[in-house]
Amino acid sequence: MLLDSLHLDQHNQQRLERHQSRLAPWTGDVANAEIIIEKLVAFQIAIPSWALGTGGTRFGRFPGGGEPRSLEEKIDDVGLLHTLNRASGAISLHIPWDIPTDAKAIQQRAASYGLAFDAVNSNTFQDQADQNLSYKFGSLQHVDATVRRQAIDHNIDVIRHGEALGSKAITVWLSDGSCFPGQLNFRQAFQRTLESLQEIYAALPNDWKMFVEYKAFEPNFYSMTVGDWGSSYLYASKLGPKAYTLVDLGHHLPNANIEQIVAILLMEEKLGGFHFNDSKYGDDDLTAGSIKPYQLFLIFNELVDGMDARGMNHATDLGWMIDASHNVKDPLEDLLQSVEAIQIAYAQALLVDRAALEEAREENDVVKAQELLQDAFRTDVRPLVAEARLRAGGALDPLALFRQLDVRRKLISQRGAKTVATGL
Ligand code: AOS
Ligand code: ZN
Ligand code: ZN
Ligand code: ZN
Repeated sequence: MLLDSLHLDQHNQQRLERHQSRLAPWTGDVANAEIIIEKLVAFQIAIPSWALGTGGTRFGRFPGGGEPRSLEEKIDDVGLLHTLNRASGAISLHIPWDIPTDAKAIQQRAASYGLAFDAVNSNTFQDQADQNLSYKFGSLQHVDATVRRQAIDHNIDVIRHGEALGSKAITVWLSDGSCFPGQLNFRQAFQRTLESLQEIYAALPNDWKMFVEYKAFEPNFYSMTVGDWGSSYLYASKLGPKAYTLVDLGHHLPNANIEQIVAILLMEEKLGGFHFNDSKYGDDDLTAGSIKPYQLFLIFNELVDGMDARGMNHATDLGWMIDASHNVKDPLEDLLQSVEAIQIAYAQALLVDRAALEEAREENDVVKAQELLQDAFRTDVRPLVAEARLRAGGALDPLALFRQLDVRRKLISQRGAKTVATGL
């Protein structure tokens, strides 16, 4: 056992006094501190299976060792994260990188850590070794119906795998598009993609959702067939009530107002969920909250406002997933950082005085409105997040405990120094 309750108890004991003194101001004068803590306890963020190994870039990859070599070991890694922070209670799989050979056994293994399966992801952006036809010129948009058929069948197969594990959603991200002007008939590409998606949609179980993930560019650099929230919204609307838009924070053109996109999609009941990450330039897939924490807060501000307006359950009514991976950090440490950043943004958004904000807006008091938001953003909510972890049975400082227990060194000695996790 890399980490057991004894480790957690010792760690928490050592830090308890300091934690309690930091928490003290909250319990006295913040009316909704208790509610925020309870909401944080309920809030779970899914870990993507592909983030557990070193991501790399197209220029190279520098694996750190001890990476999961199988789906079983990926589940063990997410189980470890969840044991530490009690906020990573789900895993999102990518097929065919994570084909479960024995779904029952995989489900049991996940259940032993208290993990559920979030959205399953299909993959038609790469050619697999055993594949008949190539996706070089697209998948669901392809000019050749037999290629589209292969891609549709793959997506349906992904749904079946997800069903066996208890997933309730499929995320379809398409790299389809074109690299040069003239290459593609935009309208035909849209229609073909829509018709392909309709076939996949028809295969969805009743209680499933389909998330249509958009991306502005890469790997196609002239046009993307699902390139922005507008086109994703169009597909989702035409598909039907089970289809939603998925927002990956890194998939916008520079300086896009993501919080506004989120507000509108939520209002229109078409926001399905998120791929959290952060970026400086494009789809950088950096740690959530590492570059633009204020943006993350503003997104959560819209989420809390919009979800409350519709009476939605914050914890369960949207898909909360991370999509990040890189070359230079320990992937598990990085994921602990991302989860904490998301929790912090969420807690800060819960602090916003909404009645006062609406009042300021009605009075065109721009300064007051800004002050109200920045006051929440500049509040150190880390004691609340730590308290939520403590109550849920996690560690007061997950990252410190991870290092204290020398988890990576132990993983390397168990799995080897030259492991390569499946995925990108
Ligand atoms: C690609 O840019 C997208 O973010 C997808 O979500 C993709 O499936 C994932 O990043 C794994 O490569
Ligand atoms: Zn994504
Ligand atoms: Zn991406
Ligand atoms: Zn990304």
